Amino acid sequence: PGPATGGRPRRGARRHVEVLVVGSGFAGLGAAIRLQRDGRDDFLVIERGPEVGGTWRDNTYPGAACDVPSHLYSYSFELNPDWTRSFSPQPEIQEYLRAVAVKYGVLDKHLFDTEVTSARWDASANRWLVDTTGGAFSCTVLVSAVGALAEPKLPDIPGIESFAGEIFHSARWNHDTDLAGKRVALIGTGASAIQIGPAVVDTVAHLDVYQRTAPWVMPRHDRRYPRVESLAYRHVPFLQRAAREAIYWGRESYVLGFALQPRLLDVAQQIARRNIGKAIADPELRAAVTPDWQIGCKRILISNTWYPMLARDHVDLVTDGIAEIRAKSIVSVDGTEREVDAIVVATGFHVTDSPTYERIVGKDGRSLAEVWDSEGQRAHKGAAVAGFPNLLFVVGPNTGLGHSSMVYMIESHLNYLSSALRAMTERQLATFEVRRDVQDHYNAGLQERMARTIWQTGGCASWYLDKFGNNTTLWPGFTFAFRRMTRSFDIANYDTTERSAERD
Ligand code: N01
Repeated sequence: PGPATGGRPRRGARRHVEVLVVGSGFAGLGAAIRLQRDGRDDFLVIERGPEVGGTWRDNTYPGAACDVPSHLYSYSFELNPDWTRSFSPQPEIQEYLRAVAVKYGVLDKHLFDTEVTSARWDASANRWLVDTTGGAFSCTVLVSAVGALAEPKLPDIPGIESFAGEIFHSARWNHDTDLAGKRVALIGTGASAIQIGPAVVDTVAHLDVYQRTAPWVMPRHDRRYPRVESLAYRHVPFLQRAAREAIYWGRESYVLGFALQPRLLDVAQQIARRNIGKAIADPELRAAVTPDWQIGCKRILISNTWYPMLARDHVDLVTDGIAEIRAKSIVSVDGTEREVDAIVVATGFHVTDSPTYERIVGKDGRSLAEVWDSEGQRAHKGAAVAGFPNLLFVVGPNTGLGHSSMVYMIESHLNYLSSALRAMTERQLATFEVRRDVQDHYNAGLQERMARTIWQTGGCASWYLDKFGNNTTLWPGFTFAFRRMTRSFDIANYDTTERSAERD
């Protein structure tokens, strides 16, 4: 972490900045670099953690790695020839982000260990009033770069608070706990759990895996990059960019392939079935891990070690739901009580109901949480919300991906942000607010396309869907279409006020 304290306001004073960015993961750090490159100096990044990195700082569980190829999972302006594997492990990505923050000199624009407690739109002054644990600020434009998978979700299981052993969430791994020789329960079988299980299985004495819904798991084609390959990426001009392009178009062709030929999903499902068959001989266990919903409905997981792990003698797959947690055990619905010393909760995140949204209060006094709770998460182009002037998200609603790199989506939104700020300067704008009819039209079109997708028709319940059954998290199309759509700020879709019209 850099010199993070220079920007704190004096006691009692509210410090004003032109742009205030909340969060410093790939999105917020990228925003800081973009603002700086655009020649802006009057901005600040507020980050609740002790350093940059976001999800890659927080998810330090054993086995954490990215399942998007390394060359694609980096900023386009800062390719990294030194990735050691085709799928980067978490420590390497975190190291990359730290190095980028230093190289681009934006650390002194950060306030670390500082949490935003509220952000209220002040219509009389055309600015956001932002209270934090490190002082009070105001800003002309508020940028939310908090990410969709940042708030750990704990399961609502009776008795969970009475557990006397170690219990922690996958995104809050307790490195002081030694799992060696312990009886461990792993709750959940999502992307986090399938990396954790195989990484701890050789350490623990016994592992109970609590599976509510079986996931589809495809083979993982990971490899270490030989030194010569890294050298080539470093020294042969454009080679890494070419590799990146090839991976990018390979990934986009999934979308085209599945859209034009939905039966390709059946082929994928067969490959996943073979993955099970190769590793698990016991027909009962095979049946238990075979999903009853269509592949693609939830995120497709990749692992070569998950099924072999489940077949190990000291691992039990428990498919009966959890009825209760007691001081030293977990009781499943069929009444079986299993003693455990430690519980790892890999139950995902508050996505559509993040507590962050309660803290952002728009022009009519309603919080983003209230608005989204009543009508579902909606934004224009994933960035702007009617009723919340001068607020832009970097990867807000319907910008998530199941097939490619979020960094690409983030950089698309940084173009949009940059263009919006430029428009404000050029036109001397005090405020911009997306028109409600525009937002409604955009979302109606989006949901119409969504209704035909596997995420909605595949017969599963996933974190992609909100309580109304709408997919408000993913982008339903090609990423280059998103890039084109966000290339420049579509000011005609916004109500604006000019600075000259500002009230004193
Ligand atoms: O969370 P999840 P995650 N009792 O929500 C189960 C990204 N990511 O942290 O399927 C029992 O996917 C739940 O069961 P069910 C990636 O985008 C990427 O694993 O809802 N079980 C499910 O099995 C991913 O999609 C990477 O029935 C309960 C699991 O917990 C996203 O993060 C790695 C339960 C939660 O799965 C989230 O992944 C890790 C309960 N009460 C994460 N509540 C890579 O790039 C929930 N579950 C590799």
